[in-house]
Amino acid sequence: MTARITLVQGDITGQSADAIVNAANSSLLGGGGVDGAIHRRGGPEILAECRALRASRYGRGLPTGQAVATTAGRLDARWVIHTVGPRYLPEEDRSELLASCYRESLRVADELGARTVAFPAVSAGIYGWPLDDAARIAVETVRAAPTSVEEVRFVLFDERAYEAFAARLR
Ligand code: AR6
Repeated sequence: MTARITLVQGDITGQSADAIVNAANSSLLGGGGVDGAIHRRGGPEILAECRALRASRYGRGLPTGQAVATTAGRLDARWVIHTVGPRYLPEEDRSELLASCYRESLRVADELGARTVAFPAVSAGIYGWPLDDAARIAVETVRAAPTSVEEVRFVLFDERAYEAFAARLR
């Protein structure tokens, strides 16, 4: 099976879903953008679990392209799935790493039994990925990924991002 894809414009921290994906960094200890917003609104429980993951499985940090779940604190979700997108480098094709973020997040979602998963546009903010290309990789990868997740909801912060994803879905 593959997931049905839906699009929403708005703040991902206000979404109700089984799992909300965080565009994190390797440290798993928070940052700006979606990451900052998720920790702010989700509360300290998420960070406490991230610290425990650092202390146990990810002493060197979560590698780029991988994903790991924590609980979702006060968010209207059961889990936050943290994934680390690649920083955009014009001289290097890192699109496989970005695709891996979506595949690995869905793999983790499957392990958890999540049916609805909300994704931001991973790497398309602070990590500098050109929006159209980030949208292309996100949509192509999710369309091709075998998963038991029923709905993948892309939650785009602004109209420009929403339009980039909408164009890829048409
Ligand atoms: N809801 C939905 N989308 C959002 C929100 C929100 N609340 N806030 C921002 N976006 P970014 P990255 C959009 O920068 O590029 C952090 O410091 C944003 O407009 O959050 O993967 C991490 O700790 C953009 O389209 O993530 C890492 O160090 C998209 O989400 C680094 O930033 C992703 O932007 C990760 O950078």
